[in-house]
Amino acid sequence: MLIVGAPGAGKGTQATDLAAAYGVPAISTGDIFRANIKNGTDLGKQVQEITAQGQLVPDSLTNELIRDRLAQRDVTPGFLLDGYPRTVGQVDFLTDLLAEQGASIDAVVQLVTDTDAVVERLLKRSEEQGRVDDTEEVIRHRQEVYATETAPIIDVYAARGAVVEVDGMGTVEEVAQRILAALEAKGFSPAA
Ligand code: B4P
Repeated sequence: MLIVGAPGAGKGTQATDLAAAYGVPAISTGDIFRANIKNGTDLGKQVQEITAQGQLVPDSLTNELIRDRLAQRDVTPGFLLDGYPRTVGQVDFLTDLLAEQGASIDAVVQLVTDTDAVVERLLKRSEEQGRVDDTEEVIRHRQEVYATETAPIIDVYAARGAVVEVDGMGTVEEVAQRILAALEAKGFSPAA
């Protein structure tokens, strides 16, 4: 499964509980990059400046990271990807990678939100957590990058009949309930 939405739409917020409900790991490329930056790894050094500016990390680096992560044993029952794929090139890579194992993406949860509201959410997060890419200028740039680079991936998955559209406005709990209801309606029941 994938969870897709603009920066601040609530992907990371919803992903943990959603993955737990389905008994699969939540994998966030953003979290992996931040952990590498914090630990000063080679990858962290390569992506530090890029993520701070709200640019996308090159597909070559991100795709290899996902190849390694999806080779780990815990993804055998399935997985929830949060923040990947983010470009049509990443969609193509993921599709080919999964096809090698006879697998494919079952559902793409699209969180639909209002741009001004998500900018407000991220400004609030910057006050609380001080994330370096949560300055107003960088937040606005990330929204533009989402519109040009990432929004087109929704059309690709919609053409495959995989997109589950969910209203991402409202409280965290309301959105979580809507996601579960929409997935159940599509025939995906949570783990018992
Ligand atoms: P991410 O970590 O994915 O950052 P994000 O888009 O801001 O999402 P996040 O999950 O953190 O926030 P959420 O919407 O849950 O990416 C960071 C950077 O890494 C990218 O800019 C890029 O540079 C790089 N990167 C990552 N993946 C990449 C890829 N595949 N290819 C290339 N580069 C990549 O929540 C935001 C805030 O809203 C939170 O504070 C939360 O509390 C609040 N919130 C959530 N839901 C709410 C609700 N219903 N009501 C009120 N507030 C809510």
